[in-house]
Amino acid sequence: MKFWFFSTNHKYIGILYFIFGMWAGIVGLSMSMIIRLELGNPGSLIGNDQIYNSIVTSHAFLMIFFFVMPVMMGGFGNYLIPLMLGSPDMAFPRMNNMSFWLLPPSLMLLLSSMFIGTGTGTGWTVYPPLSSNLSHSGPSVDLSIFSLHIAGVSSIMGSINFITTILNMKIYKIELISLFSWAMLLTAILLLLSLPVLAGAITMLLFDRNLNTSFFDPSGGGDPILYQHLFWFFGHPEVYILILPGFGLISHMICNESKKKETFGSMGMIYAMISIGLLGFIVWAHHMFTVGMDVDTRAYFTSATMIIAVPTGIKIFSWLATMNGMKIKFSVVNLWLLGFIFLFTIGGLTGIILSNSSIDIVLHDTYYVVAHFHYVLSMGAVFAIFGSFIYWYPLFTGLTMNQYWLKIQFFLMFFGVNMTFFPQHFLGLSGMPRRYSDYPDSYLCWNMISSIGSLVTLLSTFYFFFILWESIVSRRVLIFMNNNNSSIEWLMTFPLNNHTFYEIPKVFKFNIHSK
Ligand code: HAS
Ligand code: CU
Repeated sequence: MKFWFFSTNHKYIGILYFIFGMWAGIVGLSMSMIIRLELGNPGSLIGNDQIYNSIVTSHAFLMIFFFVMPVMMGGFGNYLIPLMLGSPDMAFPRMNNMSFWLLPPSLMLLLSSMFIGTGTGTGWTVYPPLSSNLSHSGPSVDLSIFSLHIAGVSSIMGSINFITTILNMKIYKIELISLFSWAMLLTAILLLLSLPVLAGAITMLLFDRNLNTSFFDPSGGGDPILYQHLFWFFGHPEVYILILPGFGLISHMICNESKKKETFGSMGMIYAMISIGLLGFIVWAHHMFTVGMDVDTRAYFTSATMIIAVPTGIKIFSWLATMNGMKIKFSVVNLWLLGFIFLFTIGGLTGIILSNSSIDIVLHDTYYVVAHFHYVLSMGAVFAIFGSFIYWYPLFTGLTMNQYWLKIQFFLMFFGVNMTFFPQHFLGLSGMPRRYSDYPDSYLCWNMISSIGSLVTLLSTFYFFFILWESIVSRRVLIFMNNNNSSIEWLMTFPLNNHTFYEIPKVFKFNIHSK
């Protein structure tokens, strides 16, 4: 027990994050199924809209803060970054342990918010005045705020750890560290700069609710729009926090799957990620086009947002260029890679459409937005996670999963998520608003298809857990890896020893790893 609870070993902490993220992901998935059941037919299933709204809120929080972030940064980050840098562990191993152990209490607070009081029916944006004590009296919103505070402390500690580790413990020059390390460095910087703003906003909200301040209350001289600015100054960088580590993972896998020495345009990839990170901080008001901004401000936020398509396009085309000339094979990892590139691009393009302020006035708060962000998240971030988990699974465990089953599982999931979210574009374009539990009969058809799609996705996840379970009980041990990988974590024994490096490794060649 002590072994796990008090562990300061980056590999054990990484695995704890994986287990935690998987558990939270299953809870989040269950909530999405309740949402899709409610929306599978017009009329009411749950019979209480406050409950429906709190499920929508918790679904978003769970998936963002307790699934994607812990798995990508906590899981892959902790496990792989020290190996890729050639360092014995993270810079602050005890703080690493604390980062992890702050998450379970944070999750408990979030879940309690659903059981104590009436639930947080605000959406993950927690906008006042809906979240103020007039519309949400009782302890639920306060519990959600505390949950976010603690998750924020955990992420900030994690970020400090990653930045320090990457800058100080690498054995290569900074321009030569792997693309995943770069992605993690930039993500950590984004977190460090944006999370305190969220913390400020929700603390001000907490004070408005409990201590009679009126930061966001016009009757006391405050302004609810201020909350939106503070929230989205965090919220937009947050969406890149969710996808940048995925970009890093994808670059590694593509490089290896295409049997190339490095990802096409490595330096260009680094500059693209830096630009996405910087631009991410100056586009936040594209989430608030409907608050009544003047036309110049709208023009600015539209143009600034569209510019992000350039570095993102550089990444997409560099991945394609990396694949160029490879022997075409449909290995499991390759399927996830192609799926990621294709579906993330669709999600990105609908984002560009939404960035046009005049179009967004029509589409804001409709299912078009829901379709957009599920393409970049459920099919971008989640595909990156699935692909990476399958790709690095033999390194983590020394075991292999049944590749034939995994292919079937990929197609099932690919079909499921597209069936769930593609129709939501049509619902949005015909005006169906998000965050409502009911709709007019005219939206029935696409909603039903969407709900059936979500069942297919659910089945495919069960299938994945079955494949995972089977590989563990059958102990199909990997004895030989026919893999000319140039990313250094594979140059060690697998499964890895508890301690990879007893002394600082010596590098003889500087071009063996950079991708
Ligand atoms: Fe987004 C809302 C715009 C990327 C996540 N986004 C959201 C929300 C989430 C989210 C969660 O401007 C909802 C938040 C909420 O609860 O309200 N998003 C963009 C743009 C990009 C983008 C321009 N989003 C992401 C990523 C996410 C994410 C990545 C998470 C992983 N998003 C918006 C806007 C809203 C929004 C509006 C607010 C809507 C509203 O009303 O609420 C870009 O980063 C995407 C860049 C990627 C590409 C694809 C590859 C590029 C290529 C290059 C060529 C393409 C060109 C474009 C030159 C563009 C291949 C040509 C244009 C054509 C139309 C063909
Ligand atoms: Cu945004």
